[in-house]
Amino acid sequence: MLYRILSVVLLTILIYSCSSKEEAALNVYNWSDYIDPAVVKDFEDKYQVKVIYDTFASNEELLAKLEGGAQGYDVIFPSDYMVEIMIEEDILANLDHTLLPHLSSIDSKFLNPPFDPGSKHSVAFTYGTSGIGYNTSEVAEEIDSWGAFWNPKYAGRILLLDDMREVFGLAFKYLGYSVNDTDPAHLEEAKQLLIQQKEFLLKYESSMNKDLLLNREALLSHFWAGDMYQVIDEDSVFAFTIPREGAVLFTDCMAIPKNAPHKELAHKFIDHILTPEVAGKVINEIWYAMPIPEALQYVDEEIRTDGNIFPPPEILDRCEFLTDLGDYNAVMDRAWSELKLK
Ligand code: SPD
Repeated sequence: MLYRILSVVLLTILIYSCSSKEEAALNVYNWSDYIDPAVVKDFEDKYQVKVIYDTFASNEELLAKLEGGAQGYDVIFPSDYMVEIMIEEDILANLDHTLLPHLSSIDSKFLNPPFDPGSKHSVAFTYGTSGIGYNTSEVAEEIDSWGAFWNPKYAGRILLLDDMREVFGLAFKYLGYSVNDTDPAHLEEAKQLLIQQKEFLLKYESSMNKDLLLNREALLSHFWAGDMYQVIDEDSVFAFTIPREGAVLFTDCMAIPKNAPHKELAHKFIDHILTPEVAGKVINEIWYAMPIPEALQYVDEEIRTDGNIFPPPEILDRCEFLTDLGDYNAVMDRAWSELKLK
């Protein structure tokens, strides 16, 4: 009898400890190379939890995953226009600002964005632009235009992001249109231009760009500034430029899906990232700007003074945020598929 009671007690303890271990996990879904692992480790130690980390390569991949019914994510990192789409689709939880004391660290310009007025569902994580990264030892000229992607000299060694809005965005900018243009004739013009470009394209790629540049397979890559600076940090032969025609400007955000299993812990994680000293470490690791002025005292001088990472007004003026295109998204999706199939 005693033996039986003891086994029941032991089994209960085992089940309880397993389930509480399960509760003490936070599932984060982010872009790759977009956090300082030490900051995640500090969070795990501080709250005695395990952070399970998964990555995606485009906003559309993130959306498809959540629309496909993915259940377990607690913190996700959509960009501006994708936050707008996710709010519209009722995917995001309301944030509890009382659980985010460091919201006050965010530059007020980022607290009331048009895609999420009042930061009700998302908080700004980083901002920056796309542009062109290139190998200065083999590309002798100074690159300052998207036109470089149509230069036959670089045929077969050019990467464009595998990202519909970014690719049409660059073609629109090159043609002198807005990145949010919704004129079907302009979309056709951009598509034809991009079809011509395929002759010089190595591939559409958003994940392996760093390796392909560093191993010299690619000479030029359409890339986001911070990622390109991670490459430059490894090999100073590379450079980055924001083309004179302008580029896509983005704010990447942190948000909590409505079906997140650990919402309170998710708020704690977001608040941890917003702490100025933590944000400073993140910036030093990922080479992206964060809108947290007090973090700058912890940021390396070469990063905080670089105009491609913290773009000054004259660069920002020629760049544009992507916005949700609503029903026109389906038209662009079709043009994107046609382009990819050519
Ligand atoms: N490695 C992190 C890349 C994050 C890029 N932000 C995406 C902006 C999309 N318009």
